[in-house]
Amino acid sequence: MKEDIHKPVYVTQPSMPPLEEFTEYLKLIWESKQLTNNGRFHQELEKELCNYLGVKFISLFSNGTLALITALQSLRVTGEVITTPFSFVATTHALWWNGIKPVFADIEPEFYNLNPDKIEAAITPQTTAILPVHVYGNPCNVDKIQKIADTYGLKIIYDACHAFGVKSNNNSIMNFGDLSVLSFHATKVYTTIEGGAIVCHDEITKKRIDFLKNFGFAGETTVVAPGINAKMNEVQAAFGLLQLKYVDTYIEKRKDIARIYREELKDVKGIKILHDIEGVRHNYSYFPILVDINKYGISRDELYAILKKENIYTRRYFYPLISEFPSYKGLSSAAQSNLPVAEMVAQQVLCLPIFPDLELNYVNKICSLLKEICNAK
Ligand code: T4K
Repeated sequence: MKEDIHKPVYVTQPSMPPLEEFTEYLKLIWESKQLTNNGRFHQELEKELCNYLGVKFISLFSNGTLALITALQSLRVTGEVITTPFSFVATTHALWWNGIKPVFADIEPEFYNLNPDKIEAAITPQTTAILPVHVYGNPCNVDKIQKIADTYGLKIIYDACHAFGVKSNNNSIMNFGDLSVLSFHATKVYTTIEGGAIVCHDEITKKRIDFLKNFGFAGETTVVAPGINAKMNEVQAAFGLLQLKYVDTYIEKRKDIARIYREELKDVKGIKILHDIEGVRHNYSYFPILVDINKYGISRDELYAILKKENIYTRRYFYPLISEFPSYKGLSSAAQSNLPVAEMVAQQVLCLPIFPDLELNYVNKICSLLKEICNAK
């Protein structure tokens, strides 16, 4: 069985729309000579994404990290922000780039999102906002977090970089909190090659964000703030318009893969899988498992290495924790004793390959391999 897996299987791979369809967009860009700065496709994509996601306002960005940095700027967030250590480093880096002190609070053990019950104890007079992440696209406990924010007068910016298209009771998860930030990186469910966006709920905020991503320009000669250059260009926007036509099919294919993993792995001892949440439209952006060495027989890292030898490139998203990186390790909230659940999950988590073009027989082979390894111990 092992010999069957020859070609490398990555944790993810973008699906490419038909090239001829993209060439049609490129021809129009060539003719217009409008390459960036709020061109035709940029405007079209903002409209279409609002419709698709079911949100009022969206501002496109060149990537998710600049969108996060700008989101914090747009709400004038300062001082301290409570956030999760279990995310991609860009979440906390965005605070650093704004001169804001990150305060880490632990995650909950079910879906690995910021634990609302740990937020209050982390609030100080300097706290101005909460920056939770919908990790793997699973919604945070938005109601509890909102209640805390309302009580203490804090802003909420959701890092929704994994949560494209996710809905809770038919309502976009982007409609919660003050702002939500998306990433459209090549490794995401929906991609514009590099790219990102901020979702907001009113026109004034949208305007401010648009100024900030364009150097602060509010007109030809008016600069209202020290903005940055974080604009999405026309080629990215055109790619995004094309991807949008296919994204529902992509999500369906991901769902089929998740279904196989769940079915095949549900009885493997020492492997924990996440389940779907009732009322949530999931996007199946990642397929994380937790590997318990005591029950599975080998550690997560040993499993990672064995799979790698078999040309299966899983990823340890998110290990190490952000709080373990030298830039943040010195913070008192980064102490391991403050983050026991995050520590445990980071030690055990492994993201299995999931992407629309992954052949189902490969998924079955990966499952067989995981079972074989366990049975051999
Ligand atoms: N917040 C959160 C919660 C995030 O997860 C991210 C990004 C951000 C903020 C920041 O958003 P951006 O500024 O990136 O828009 C990847 C991505 O670079 C990063 O976007 C993503 N999160 C993070 C979770 O994963 P790496 O270093 O793991 O990527 P890489 O290059 O190793 O790619 C993984 C696999 O994907 C490769 O083994 C092969 C495949 N791949 C990758 C690329 C780039 C392709 O097949 N084609 C490609 O073009 O970080």
